[in-house]
Amino acid sequence: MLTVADIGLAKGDDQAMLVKPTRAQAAWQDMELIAFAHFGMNTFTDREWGEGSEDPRLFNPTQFDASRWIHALKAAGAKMLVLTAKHHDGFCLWPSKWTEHSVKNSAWRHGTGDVVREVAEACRKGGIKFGIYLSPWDRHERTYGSQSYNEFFLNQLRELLTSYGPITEVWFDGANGEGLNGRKQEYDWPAYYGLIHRLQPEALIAICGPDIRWVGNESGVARENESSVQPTEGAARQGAAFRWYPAECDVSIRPGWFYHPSEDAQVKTLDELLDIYYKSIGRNSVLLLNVPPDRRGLIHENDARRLAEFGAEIKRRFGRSLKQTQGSGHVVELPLGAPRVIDHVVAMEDLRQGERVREYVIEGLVGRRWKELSKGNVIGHKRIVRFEPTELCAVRLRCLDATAEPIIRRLAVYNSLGTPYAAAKAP
Ligand code: FUL
Repeated sequence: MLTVADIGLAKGDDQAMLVKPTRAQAAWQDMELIAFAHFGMNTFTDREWGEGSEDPRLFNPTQFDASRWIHALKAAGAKMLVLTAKHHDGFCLWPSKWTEHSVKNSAWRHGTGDVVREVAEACRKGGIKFGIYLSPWDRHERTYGSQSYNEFFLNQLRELLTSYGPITEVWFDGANGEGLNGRKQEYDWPAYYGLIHRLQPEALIAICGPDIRWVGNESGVARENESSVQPTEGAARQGAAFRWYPAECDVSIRPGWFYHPSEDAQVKTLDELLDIYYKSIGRNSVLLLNVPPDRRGLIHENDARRLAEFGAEIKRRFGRSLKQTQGSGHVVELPLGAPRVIDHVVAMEDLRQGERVREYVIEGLVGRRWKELSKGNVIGHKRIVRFEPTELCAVRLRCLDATAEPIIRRLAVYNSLGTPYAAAKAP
């Protein structure tokens, strides 16, 4: 996908300058880390994609407790949970009145349970936002592949949007295979979006939607310069060449999206998660980290432990800066007083004014000489720069190109790894 930088737009380009996030998009970006929970029929059949013919009675988590999910996810710092209300197999985690393929015909709590309700409530109680994944592809529903499926889908969407309080994100998957009768479905996107806008105007529509962009891979990694200002395509163009379309990096803490006992020893290591953190949140993107609950209906101990380690390490590295400032203009400088050992610089733009920086360099004052620490195009919400611990007297951000006066919300320095200068220099 092209970015403004690729197209060569620069200073004074009115169109790119005018592109700004909505209030909801800016608030979403501030969350930085959000969680995904793939949970459903596949959890019990040990599959990634169910066929839709599974017996609903198979769904039976024995110790389901959504408040414990939220507790574990919050330890990592997650600010929202997006739940797979329905995956491609069509099995619904809420007792939808439009299908028999749901928790109401499961063995779980003799069919009286509602996973969506309990997760939504646990999110609210835990003070985090709630979002839903509703797969348009449905391998169970008989009407799939005909116009009446669009009605069916709208009915399900309406149930979710009206019964469970505020929905912050609606995640529409791009996978679109064949239904029961071998036919593909023509999705009525404008109708889906229209319903969401009417019933939950603050909700952001992700992936197959206008508000949040899939980063393009499932490994949690953004491009080095991941701009939120993207060329407007096709029908959405209507005069504006650019729109605010921020990237979301989705990745699972395990190899699969759903829980599989055989993957209990393959939970990503702390180093892997940290690497993802730098390459997503540190590159102007939101990280959507999937943690699939197990057959008990709990987050497995291995995952919970890793989440706690991850959250603690992020806090240790970035919880407190040594020094920080804010400012506007083409140079923002942060004097450190005495020389300090620094190993990270974090720069943030004030996104409410748009993404204005188009080319920058971050430098550190080593003795009397400015040394380049990072050079690139996009800062956006956040750019994390990591480097060898170095003794610096000051740090500065120089904007070499911008669509308008850059507004720097934060320029901060850290000595996160706590490595003394001498030790870092030793062989
Ligand atoms: C994909 C789906 O097919 C996977 O099962 C998973 O839900 C992932 C997040 O999106 O398109």
